[in-house]
Amino acid sequence: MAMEDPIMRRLYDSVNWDQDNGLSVEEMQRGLTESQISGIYQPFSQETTRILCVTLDRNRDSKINFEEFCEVFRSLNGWKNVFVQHDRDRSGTMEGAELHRVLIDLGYHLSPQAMGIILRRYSNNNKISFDGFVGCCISLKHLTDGFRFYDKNSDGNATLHYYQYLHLAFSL
Ligand SMILES: [Ca+2]
Ligand SMILES: [Ca+2]
Ligand SMILES: [Ca+2]
Repeated sequence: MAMEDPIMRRLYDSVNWDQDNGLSVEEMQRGLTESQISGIYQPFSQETTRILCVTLDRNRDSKINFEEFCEVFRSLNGWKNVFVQHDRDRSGTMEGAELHRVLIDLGYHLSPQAMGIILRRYSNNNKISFDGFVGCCISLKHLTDGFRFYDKNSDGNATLHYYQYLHLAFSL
């Protein structure tokens, strides 16, 4: 087994307030905020925290244990690299044109209308912060993968039952 990272262990223990076997979404949000991975002095997005917890809760016990916690940060560091690479003007935020570029690089070819919807949803004054960006990318992947599952011949059209649609929309 790989050696445990003492910095990660200290952070994990410090936010696991009730000292049980895992972190709740609230405890995770505190951990993500204290890590300052977002690069800004404000709470890490609650929605992105929730999305990270849902997608990386590998043993499905609704808590984030230490291994899952480390995986959350590995995943975030990966996103951080993508974010920094595409933040061309080094503003620390993603603007419309930068987001457009990043989504193309990630394989999404969206219409201007779809880009507009995403920007309205995730930006503040046309700027998307790192935590919003992560939430946006994970949600987009979830919805796209889910849609493609039903789009059997990959022509951009899918037939799905109302309940399948609801499951897709609400399972993240
Ligand atoms: Ca806990
Ligand atoms: Ca878990
Ligand atoms: Ca920027």
